[in-house]
Amino acid sequence: ILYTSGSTGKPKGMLHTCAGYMVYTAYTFKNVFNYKENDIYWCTADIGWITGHSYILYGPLLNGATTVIFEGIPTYPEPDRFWEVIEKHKVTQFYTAPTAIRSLAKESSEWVDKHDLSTLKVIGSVGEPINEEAWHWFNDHVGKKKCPVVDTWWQTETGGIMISPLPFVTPTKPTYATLPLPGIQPVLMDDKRNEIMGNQVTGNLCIRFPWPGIARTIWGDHQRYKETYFTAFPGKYFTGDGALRDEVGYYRITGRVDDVIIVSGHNLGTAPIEDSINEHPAVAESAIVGYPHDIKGNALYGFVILKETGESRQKENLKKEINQLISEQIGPIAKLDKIQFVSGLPKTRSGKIMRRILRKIAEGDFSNFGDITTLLNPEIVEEIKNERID
Ligand code: 7RM
Repeated sequence: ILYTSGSTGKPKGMLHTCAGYMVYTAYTFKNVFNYKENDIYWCTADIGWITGHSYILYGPLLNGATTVIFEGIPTYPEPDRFWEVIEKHKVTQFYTAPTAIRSLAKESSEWVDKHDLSTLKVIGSVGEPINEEAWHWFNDHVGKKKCPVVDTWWQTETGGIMISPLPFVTPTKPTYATLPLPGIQPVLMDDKRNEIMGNQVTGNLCIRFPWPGIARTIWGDHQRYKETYFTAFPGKYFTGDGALRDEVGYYRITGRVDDVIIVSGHNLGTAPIEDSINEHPAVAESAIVGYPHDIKGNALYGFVILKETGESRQKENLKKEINQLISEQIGPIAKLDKIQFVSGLPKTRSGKIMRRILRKIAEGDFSNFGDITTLLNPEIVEEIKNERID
């Protein structure tokens, strides 16, 4: 039983089975990482995240693989900790998360370039959509353009990887998880529960048939299991994610479908707005949430981390520039009503932003944040609360 991070509500204890979970982690590990005898595989995930369970322990050990176990952070004692470990242990497959890639890409590339990473054969990413900039940095500086980047999409509920390139088989495409693994059939559904056929389309990502690693229930609440995964699109497993299928049938995961805010009747996805803010040279990272607004229904509240802290750059000007960028790239409707500069965002150990907390702060409701003790940085909540823009 593994509890999901609860980024949207009450944690769910996902129940996996012995045989199904083991078959599925063994199969996906071997194929997605192209593991061969004598390879040295390293996944940097937290062991308490499903990624640690499936791809530090079960998948590798079921294959008799050598798996590196690491406890620490990417930037301590210096921002080359990962590259030092890869060089020292002659790592052949390296699996990490976009949040780590982004934090290391902020540093000078000398940190990575000074290490011998020539043993690497395959490099992978998991946990959130990997933006174009991070994908290229990973591919250029870590993989030296010689290692396939496997952008692996899956969930606690799926037990193992569902959509991913197969190294040396599937041509990769930046920001795309590409194709389902053999045995998996994704479908895109529209909001009227119709299957969307053809290519160059977007929709709600569902899976047509069960697979060995699917979680069998939510511990103690089978009804909730049925409602969460099998009710919105009857007969199919609903992932909660949105996806785009391109002209050749490749999938790109666009994020959770409930991360959509309706402003004056327009459905705005938070991910494209965040991507455009992040293009501003002074911005390191951002998160957008909605809050109730008398006229527009909802308005947008942005939490933005700047690259240089303590610098006296004109914050009011920055706000204007950020909204200018959004206006040009998405449209004036997506401009932010409030922008708060923060030194960090509340994140789970797997690097996911806890939007539930940001939503409450934006609404000015400080009554019940739920359990925040599992956050990577619980102290940030107090700071954000204190500097909230009214
Ligand atoms: C493995 C894991 C699941 C959610 C999932 C997505 C997001 C995970 C990717 C991704 C885009 C990816 N389990 N997600 N991998 N989005 N591209 N390669 O993360 O249960 O903790 O989270 O994570 O939204 O539904 S999880």
